[in-house]
Amino acid sequence: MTKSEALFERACKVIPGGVNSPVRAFGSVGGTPRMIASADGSHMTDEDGNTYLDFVGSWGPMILGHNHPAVREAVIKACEKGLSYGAATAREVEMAELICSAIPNLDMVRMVNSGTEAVMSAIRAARGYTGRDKIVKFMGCYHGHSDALLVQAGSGVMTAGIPDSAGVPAGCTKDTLSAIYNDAASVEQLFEQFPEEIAAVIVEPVGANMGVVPPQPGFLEALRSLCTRYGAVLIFDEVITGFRLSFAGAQGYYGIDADLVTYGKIIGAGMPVGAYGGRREIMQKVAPAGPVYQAGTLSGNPVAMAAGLAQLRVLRDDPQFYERLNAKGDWFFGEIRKIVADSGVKAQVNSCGSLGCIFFTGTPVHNYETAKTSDTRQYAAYFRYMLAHGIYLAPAQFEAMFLSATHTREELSGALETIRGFCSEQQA
Ligand code: KE4
Repeated sequence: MTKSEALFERACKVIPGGVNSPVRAFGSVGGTPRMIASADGSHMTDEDGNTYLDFVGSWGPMILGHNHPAVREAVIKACEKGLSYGAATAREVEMAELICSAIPNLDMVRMVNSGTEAVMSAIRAARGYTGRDKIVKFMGCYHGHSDALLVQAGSGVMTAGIPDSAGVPAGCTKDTLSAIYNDAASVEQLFEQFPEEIAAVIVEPVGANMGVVPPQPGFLEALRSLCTRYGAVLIFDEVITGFRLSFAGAQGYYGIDADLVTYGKIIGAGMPVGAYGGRREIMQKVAPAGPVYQAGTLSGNPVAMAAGLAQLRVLRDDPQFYERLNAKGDWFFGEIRKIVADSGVKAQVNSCGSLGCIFFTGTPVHNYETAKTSDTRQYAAYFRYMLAHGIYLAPAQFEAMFLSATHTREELSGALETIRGFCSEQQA
């Protein structure tokens, strides 16, 4: 028995499914989750000493690679001054100023402790600002696990094939309307049906929780125009795309101004941090400035702020960072496309900058329904093959590969050869 197997056996006795987040359980790919002991740069090492080239990067935060010196030193230094005060600090002012400086239409921001909390709070702010109850989300998009958003969600919900979570009262989702990603007409129909009842449309500007599904030309622009026309709040859920596609996230990358935006992952650099923010007239509704209540014991935690500030400052102060990272992604996922095409394996490779994934289907994937045509058994075989060759992928088809600044061309070329090997085996 390996150390990971022994630890997972123990975990299953005291943690539901043996994990603290479902997608980690290897449920859809088989085998025992690797118990990770350490990580550095582009690699992670498990309790049995096996080292893997990591394409999960903690699901997005590790854009600079694991254990970046600037982040590590900032955290150690912050810890020496105490872990949490439950009071205002200079560092959270610096953090808010830095985030607001990144995006022109981001006037104010509130720190929270996760992406789920950021989205839940942004929805509440939009409802408080508009006085309306209904929200529109897209099938296959995942916005964390707050009740109202567990409707045809992506990520672990989609992987587990749970249409909607148990334990969510109908009353919590009765105002949640589902639309089709990349189909603005499906949103317009909802606005025509409920012209004065929709508080917000929330969208992942690049779908990354049904696998990677970029917006088709005009889709985000149409959402912007519909929300403006009907007086609804456009919320970009940038928990994944924020500070990933550009320093101004998807708003900067696509040139679209959302009314509210949510963040997580990268802004915490691996520490538990989320944030939501946007136009002043909306954010001024949030307590204690306004009547929309939201709070958190560890919100703006000084150690977490130190980690996030250190990472964001590295990203801000390197003018070519995103050009390099996105070019690396374009090259890498472009090479995978060539390998797949040459091999004859029925697969689609979707990507956007440093985000990408392989869907094992002959159908181009542009929304939830087409993503679901993917052969998840073949994905499981792909995952196990890559893991056996020292490459750690998301243990689920409906997730993304995340490249970091530390993935070298040589490492990526090695990964490409492994993918070539898998495709050859599939066709043998
Ligand atoms: P967290 O509460 O997990 O910090 O963030 C929720 C969330 C919100 N919005 C988007 C677009 C997200 O991708 C997420 C969380 N992402 C998943 C990965 N697909 C987290 C991994 C997990 O659930 O273990």
